[in-house]
Amino acid sequence: MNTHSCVISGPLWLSAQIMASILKVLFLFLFLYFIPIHSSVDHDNHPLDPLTPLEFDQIRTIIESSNHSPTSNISFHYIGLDDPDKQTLLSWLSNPDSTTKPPRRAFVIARINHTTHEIVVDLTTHSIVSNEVYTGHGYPTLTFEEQSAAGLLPRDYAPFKTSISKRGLKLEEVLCGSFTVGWYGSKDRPKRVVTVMCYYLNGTVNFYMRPIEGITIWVDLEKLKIIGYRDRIMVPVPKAEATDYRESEQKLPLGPKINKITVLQPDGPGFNVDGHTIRWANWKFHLGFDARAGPIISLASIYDIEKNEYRRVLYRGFVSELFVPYMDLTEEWYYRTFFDAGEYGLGLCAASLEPLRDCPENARFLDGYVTGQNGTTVKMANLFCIFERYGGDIMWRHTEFGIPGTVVTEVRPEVSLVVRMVSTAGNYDYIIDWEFMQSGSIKAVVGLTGLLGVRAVKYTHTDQIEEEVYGTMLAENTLGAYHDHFLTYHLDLDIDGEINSFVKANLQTTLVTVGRSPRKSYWTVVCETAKTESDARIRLGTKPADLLVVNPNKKSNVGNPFGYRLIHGASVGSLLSEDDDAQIRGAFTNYNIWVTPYNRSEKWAGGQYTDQSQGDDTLAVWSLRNRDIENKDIVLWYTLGFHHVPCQEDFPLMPTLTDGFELRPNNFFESNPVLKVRPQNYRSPNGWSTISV
Ligand SMILES: *[C@@H]1O[C@H](CO)[C@@H](O)[C@H](O)[C@H]1NC(C)=O
Ligand SMILES: *[C@@H]1O[C@H](CO)[C@@H](O)[C@H](O)[C@H]1NC(C)=O
Ligand SMILES: *[C@@H]1O[C@H](CO)[C@@H](O)[C@H](O)[C@H]1NC(C)=O
Ligand SMILES: *[C@@H]1O[C@H](CO)[C@@H](O)[C@H](O)[C@H]1NC(C)=O
Ligand SMILES: *[C@@H]1O[C@H](CO)[C@@H](O)[C@H](O)[C@H]1NC(C)=O
Ligand SMILES: [Cu+2]
Repeated sequence: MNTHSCVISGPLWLSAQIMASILKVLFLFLFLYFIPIHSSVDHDNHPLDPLTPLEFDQIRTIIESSNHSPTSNISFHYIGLDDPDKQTLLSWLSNPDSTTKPPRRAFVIARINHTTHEIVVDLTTHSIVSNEVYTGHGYPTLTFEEQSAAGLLPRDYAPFKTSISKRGLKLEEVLCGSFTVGWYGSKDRPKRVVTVMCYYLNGTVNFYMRPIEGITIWVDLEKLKIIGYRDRIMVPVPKAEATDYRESEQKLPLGPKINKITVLQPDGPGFNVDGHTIRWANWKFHLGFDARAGPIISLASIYDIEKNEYRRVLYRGFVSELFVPYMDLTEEWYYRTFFDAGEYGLGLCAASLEPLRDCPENARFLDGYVTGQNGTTVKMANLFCIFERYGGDIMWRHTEFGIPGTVVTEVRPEVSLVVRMVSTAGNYDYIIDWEFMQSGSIKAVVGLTGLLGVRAVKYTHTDQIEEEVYGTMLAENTLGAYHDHFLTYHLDLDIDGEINSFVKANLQTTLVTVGRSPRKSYWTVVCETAKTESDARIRLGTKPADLLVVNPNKKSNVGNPFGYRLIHGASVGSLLSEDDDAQIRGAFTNYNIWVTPYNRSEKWAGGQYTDQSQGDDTLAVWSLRNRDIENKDIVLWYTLGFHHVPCQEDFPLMPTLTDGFELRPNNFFESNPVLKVRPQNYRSPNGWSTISV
């Protein structure tokens, strides 16, 4: 949960990096040799497909050759699909004809000669459509390369070497990582800087439990130079005994044994992957990938057996931002208010999934690609896994005891489809799942695991604590800092078409007038359709309501508008004051729910540039325009959150903690859409129930 830099620099990282570079150079050689650089783009791709390695090469070549001077310093901070205009895409999809196919374009954020450029590249015409210098507040996503280069600087910095030897530590056991610094009200244009924090390896892989506390190192990312250094306090490095989480390092006794469990599909997986389009049971959707957002679910439609057609549900869904503010005010910690998507990139930080451990035996894996700072392709193997989930749950059932002389039991097991990616932002691992249910629900679930961000303190017992410590004592010399995790989802629902409305179906307690009924009270449903953006800002947990996105123009046979309901998770919102600079930057968490009219450029709830942002481009600011949202193409934004008060069980590695939400059909189907699901279980001759999917 404590999330930070994806990249840690030090001896270990260095050797891994050298190996990786050698492999990448080899890969590049083979690649350039076999694929002519100017071979044309694959015109069969879906307009929403992520950029391919070949396209990344074309983009780099086009941009580099347009900046003729070889002395221009270019670093690529983001390269992704410039997703087509929605109407253009929808009309092409309804009539796929090559002349109206949306242009294939890439959106690039690059630093050229120390300024931020936004470049749109057309991959069909091989040209630059626009190249604009961005002069507003905030900086782009950090690159891995600059994070690791910044992390290597302390090793050659004399004051740091002195600090390390003063502590009796060995320089070769020190690892450092880069941390974004936030913004604290200054109106000046700040330099692009990070702080570098260091840890002590000393024979473990869990170095996060051994922070070298008390030192703050400020690095100018443009010059890659240390511009500030302070060694404030000496605190012991926690011993962090038995905190290595590797199986090979566990000392006896081990935990109890359980028998082997597998999920087998004798006939193979039941879903079909065609390019990036996935079809399973009654679902069809496109799975994209973005360096910033990670997985992007688009064009999710469900087949309605009664209407004999696919019906649109979700045009686009993704995690727009992940805000992780810490509550520790000490000098080395106060600025830790991370925006993991915008500052580090959820996709960039994706981990390779381990077959059989990250995903079950029946999973299928897909690779993805990002680019490095110099624009060359980096392959991410086993980026996604997709699998059919059967966990012994019940989709529906009934036992009828009421008919004399007979008992009727009818049951259907729950089988769903899961798409999974894991983003490891430094110490923290986020398991990002999208689950498609045959009943028409889409569930988004996030699991938090990995390593806490801990602060070293002089104390070894809570009895000794003299001042406010902003955290929980987890082990000797080790404090787990209080913090939050807020995930803001962008959910562009298109319920049977783009034109939708947002309805709060309030459950209202009503007192009964004397004589009307023997009852004194009841609740009833009072629907409110949100007319403008301000009507749709909701802090959950204050008032019971069903939150619906409906198509007011399409009604069921009995007259209810087709809709989908958001069943939210825990009602958790930010506890910071709205005038706190960190909260101004994270103002999209002021409410759990927002609805905006569709606008292609409003994707990132914390703004396009979150590193050192000043909060002038957030969802909260866009929403101030208070635009009309009734009977319009609308986007629902939902923030789920965790207030994390660490406890000892989270140490030295946290068991997964989950939350999520469900988008569930609401008067969308004429009746239960899974009544006619074919039962798959049977009783085999040996008496065991078996499922074959
Ligand atoms: C880009 O960077 C990678 C990794 O640092 C390196 O292996 C590769 O050679 C570089 N490519 C170019 C064209 O400079
Ligand atoms: C970058 O700076 C160099 C050296 O001053 C100059 O030759 C080059 O044109 C500049 N490039 C851009 C894109 O401004
Ligand atoms: C480009 O970067 C190199 C190395 O960091 C530096 O020496 C050079 O001055 C930079 N050029 C420009 C135009 O900024
Ligand atoms: C490093 O590890 C050695 C051997 O386990 C141990 O004796 C020493 O105390 C450790 N040093 C620190 C600072 O944790
Ligand atoms: C779309 O959103 C951006 C950012 O909020 C805004 O500048 C632009 O005017 C909006 N476009 C329309 C058509 O409303
Ligand atoms: Cu946490």
